[in-house]
Amino acid sequence: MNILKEDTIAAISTPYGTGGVGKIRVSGPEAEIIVDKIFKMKKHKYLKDVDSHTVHYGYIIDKKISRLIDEVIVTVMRRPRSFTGENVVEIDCHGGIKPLENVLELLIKNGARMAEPGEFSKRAFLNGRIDLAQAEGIMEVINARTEKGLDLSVAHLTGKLSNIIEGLRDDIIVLLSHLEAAIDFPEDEIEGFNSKELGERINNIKEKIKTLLETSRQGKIYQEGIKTVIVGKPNVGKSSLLNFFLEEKRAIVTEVPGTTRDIIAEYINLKGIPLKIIDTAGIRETENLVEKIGVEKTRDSLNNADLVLMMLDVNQGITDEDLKVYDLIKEKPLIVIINKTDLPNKIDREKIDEYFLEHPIIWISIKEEEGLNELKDAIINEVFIKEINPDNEVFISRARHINALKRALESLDRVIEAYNNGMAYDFLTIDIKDSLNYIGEITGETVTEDIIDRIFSDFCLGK
Ligand SMILES: Nc1nc2c(ncn2[C@@H]2O[C@H](COP(=O)(O)OP(=O)(O)OP(=O)(O)O)[C@@H](O)[C@H]2O)c(=O)[nH]1
Ligand SMILES: [Mg+2]
Repeated sequence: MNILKEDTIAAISTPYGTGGVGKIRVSGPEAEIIVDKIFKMKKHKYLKDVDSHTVHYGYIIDKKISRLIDEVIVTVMRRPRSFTGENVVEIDCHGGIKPLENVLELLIKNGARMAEPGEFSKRAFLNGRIDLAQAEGIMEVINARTEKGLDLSVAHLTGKLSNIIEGLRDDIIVLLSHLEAAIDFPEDEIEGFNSKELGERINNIKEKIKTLLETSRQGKIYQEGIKTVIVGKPNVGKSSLLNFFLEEKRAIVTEVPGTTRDIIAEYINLKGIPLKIIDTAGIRETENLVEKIGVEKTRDSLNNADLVLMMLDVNQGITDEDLKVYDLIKEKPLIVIINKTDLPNKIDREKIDEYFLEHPIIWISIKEEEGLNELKDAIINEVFIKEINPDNEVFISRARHINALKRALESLDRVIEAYNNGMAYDFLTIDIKDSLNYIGEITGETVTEDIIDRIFSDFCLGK
């Protein structure tokens, strides 16, 4: 599918900044030869003479000007037993910006090329060291925000999802080969194939795909967090709630209505679930341009919210404006929060259930810290899907995977439809092959170079 690039790449693999150590990774056919040009070992003369998977102490030296750059540890891992499947040399420098930049520059001067983002992982994929789902798992592990999120990412990284996908592909391949045999030898009884069972077998495969798809909402929650948007009129206490969740004074809180003008988004970990809490500009008609833009942004973020916290203020009561906002969002997962219960109540407790239908209503006072645990429980309740087994090991979470599975499902639906309409077998095989291709996109079995490039360009530099 792809022709491997024959050049040798290098990049700084640790974060930019200062730290105890910083790592530079070099990968490609010339890795050792290039590093040999700038490395002076204590014990040996050349890296190419040392055993694979050994570690060596020495100095990086700009030999042209006899300048000593850093004291380092160098690890050699020869192909194919390396992350990329190529010759890999890793240089552990002191973790400062200057030594790392200088060493990288020297490598480039001596024949290495600066790696593109994700290029090491891409080479690992192209060399068959990992499949696409595993490569994506690497990024998920790096970005994991909760313990559960980490567990799920590691399951992707170690190939647990890939195994399920391979199992699905095998099921479809067997089905396809039986069908093709039945086409080629219409008179013969094909062992293991009974045309009456065809629909049932496809349905079995469909069920497996559906089970996987059902994990996606939960999977996304664990991995990306729940986009939780706080909305309400100015001054009801939205920013105060954000600050309470963060346990710090992140957003400005004042008694002036219209304090928050821009969107503020922060992650919190609520009982193991990552919430991306978004504080917004209070919704009201306004002539102020900045506030107007803020209100527009609020409306936008409501569109992609996974959960809305609609805030009211007992002291301001419920207005037509509140009901208008509610009308926009009532189809979403939503919790109505009534804040400032420490102040005189202008809200009719009887009427409120009528207004807000089946949505949970939680009364709180941020000032007196009342009702806040109840609110946390209500949030967990709202986002947790009970039918999913929380001990499930493999969840899917990526839009790419979800789309591929959905399209595979659609293809299989077409097979069943064609089968029920008494279409010829060779007609059925077209859609079966399609479903196979869609499933194969997940692990990268069947995927175009474009998609591969796009996936790896989202990776970080040096990974
Ligand atoms: N009495 C009382 N005051 C509160 C409570 N929660 C917040 N406040 C006050 O209400 C005022 C507005 O709070 P904010 O958090 O800035 O409200 P907001 O909804 O973000 O306001 P905008 O950004 O202007 O839309 C501040 O003076 C807060 O101290 C509460 O539970 N009780
Ligand atoms: Mg605010």
